[in-house]
Amino acid sequence: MLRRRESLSVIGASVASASLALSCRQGGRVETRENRVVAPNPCGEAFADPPWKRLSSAKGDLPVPSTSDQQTGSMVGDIDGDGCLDFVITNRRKGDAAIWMQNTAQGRKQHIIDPGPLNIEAGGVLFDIDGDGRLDLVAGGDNSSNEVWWWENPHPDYDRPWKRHTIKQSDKTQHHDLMIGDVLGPGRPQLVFWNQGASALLLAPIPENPRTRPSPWDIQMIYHRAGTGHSSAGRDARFRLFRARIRRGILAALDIRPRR
Ligand SMILES: [Ca+2]
Ligand SMILES: [Ca+2]
Repeated sequence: MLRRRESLSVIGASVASASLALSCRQGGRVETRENRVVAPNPCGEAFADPPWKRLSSAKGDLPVPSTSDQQTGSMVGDIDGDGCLDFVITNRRKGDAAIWMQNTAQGRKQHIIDPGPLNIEAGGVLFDIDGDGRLDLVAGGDNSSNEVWWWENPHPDYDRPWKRHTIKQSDKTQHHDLMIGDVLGPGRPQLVFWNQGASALLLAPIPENPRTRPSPWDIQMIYHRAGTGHSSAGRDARFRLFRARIRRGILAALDIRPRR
């Protein structure tokens, strides 16, 4: 829940969105951008005053993304490690497949992650896959692709595209809702994602040396939706373990509901 006197920004794309505080240093200081809070409503909550301000590339507040008209995902994280949150926009059909907007004191600066062509499904996650201290990008293909990828953060050379690695390259297409956590723990984190074409929730442990390891990763199914929509996952030992750890808060935000 958003606490009082906490500023929040929402990044919107045509299909997906993300939200996080995006305050940034301006002229060597941190911009706080606190909203004044008015009297609580009957539910005990309070609304910000003045209302949120919408910043749009259409008005010149942000660079126009060099993607297509089907932007599919938006992810927020400190990609360059300067303490200011940046964001990523992914895409399909045409244009750059993924770009990121660097949060600078002079405004947003656009960089290309992958020039494509690549059809990226809605969803995605930023996580330090190779353990070098810099956030990398993970996303999957849409209904035209059976692949899932991660992109290697090229810090500090942001003028070149990121190197793309393959996580999955087999079986069914379309991959939505990716998350990373040590759900089997304790150990190295795992990637968990929904594969619409297979009606399955898949888990892939992050391998040792992911930059040099041969692709794809080892993937295991931890849930499969039966044809009627009633799953058999509750009888699967691995899935019960997974759900138990979710209840303990290790991966509390994962949406395990199958898409219909
Ligand atoms: Ca940053
Ligand atoms: Ca990294």
